[in-house]
Amino acid sequence: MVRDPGRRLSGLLTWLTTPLPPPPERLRRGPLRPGAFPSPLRSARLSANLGAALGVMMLTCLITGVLSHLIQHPPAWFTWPSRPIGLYRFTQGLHVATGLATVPLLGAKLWSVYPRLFAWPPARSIAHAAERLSVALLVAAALSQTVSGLLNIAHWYTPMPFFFTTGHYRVAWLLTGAVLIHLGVKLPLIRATWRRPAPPDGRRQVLAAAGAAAALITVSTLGQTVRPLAGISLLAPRRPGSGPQRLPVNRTAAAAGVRDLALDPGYRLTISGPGGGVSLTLAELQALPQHTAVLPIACVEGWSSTGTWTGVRLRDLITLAGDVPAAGEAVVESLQADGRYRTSVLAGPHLTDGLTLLALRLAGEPLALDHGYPARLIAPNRPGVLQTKWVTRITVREAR
Ligand SMILES: Nc1nc2c(c(=O)[nH]1)N[C@H]1C(S)=C(S)[C@@H](COP(=O)(O)O)O[C@H]1N2
Ligand SMILES: [Mo]
Repeated sequence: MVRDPGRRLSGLLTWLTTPLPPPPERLRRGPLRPGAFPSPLRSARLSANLGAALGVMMLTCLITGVLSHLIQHPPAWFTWPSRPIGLYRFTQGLHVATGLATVPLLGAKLWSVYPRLFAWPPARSIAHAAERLSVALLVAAALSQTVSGLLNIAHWYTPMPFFFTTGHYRVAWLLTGAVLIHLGVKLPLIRATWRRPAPPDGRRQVLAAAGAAAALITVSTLGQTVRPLAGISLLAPRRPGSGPQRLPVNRTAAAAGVRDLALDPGYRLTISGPGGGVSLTLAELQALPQHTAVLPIACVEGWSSTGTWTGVRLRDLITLAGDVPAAGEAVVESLQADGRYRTSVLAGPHLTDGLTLLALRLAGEPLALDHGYPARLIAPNRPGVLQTKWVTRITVREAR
């Protein structure tokens, strides 16, 4: 016989919400005593308002972050256009800017609610205990995202126990789930709070201070991608105009271990495809029709910088190795022996776009060694990690 599921559910709910035995009163000391947190600046309204501001930042950060993930690991259903050329520069700039703006907002939010850590009794029921655990998860996930994002921008991977992008991506979904649970639980309280008229004395100091801190952080880091703000870019780890040929360097030739190979006069670019293959010297590449494109490097870390690139169109190059399959893609490989960014795949609109170049020159000079000499990929509207430097092999194949 099947038991009535409705009765089962109500039994479960009763069990979850049955009051737990109260803890002994003598434990009510220090922060657990009544009136331990007297600040009049804290209120349900402040917590709800900070939550709303955080929610907007986090949602923007999530959408732009998932987009960046899809572009770097495209599933079959996903295509990213090659125009407008600066779209990724914008979405990823927004990802990092909103992520940075959460730092003061999250700090203020934690300050506004941390007395609840010492709520008495610690758990009123099993359901209440579970809700508190979900808040613990929420706080841990939010801090983990902020800290790992900051460490990544600072290129400081040592303290991270996981590979950054994988960890950052997975915890983003954990955080999303925890935020949704939290919103579901708090919705009645939030609505009741916002329905009440705001207090006339307008205790807005904390909200205003957190907002001002967020604005200050934004203004002093946005110069890493908005050139006119570069002069006041006090907190940004990268500036657009710095580095050889006025472009920042992410990984140097020495760090990638390619110095000798890149400078070797025996350098060849090998192009192969279903129809055959060719091998070209640098002089032969230079003798092919040259094109110039003004395109940004837009790093996932949020910095970006425009360069004037000159080289051979990729679509011209690959036809040297025979006809390109209709649904073709090209695997671009560098001289680098290992490392995550030694290869990238060019597919769809980026493969055929006339602005996609195998660049030989930057800012009117041969590429600096650190920018990918003798040849590097540069394509419109693409994350920096996919703009492979020190290219030595291009393989055309049927798209997977
Ligand atoms: N072979 C190779 N290419 C690479 C990388 C790398 O580590 N190895 N780093 C990428 C990253 S993360 C970025 S942001 C750009 C930066 O290009 P730049 O150093 O010329 O500014 O190069 C990309 N190309
Ligand atoms: Mo990058």
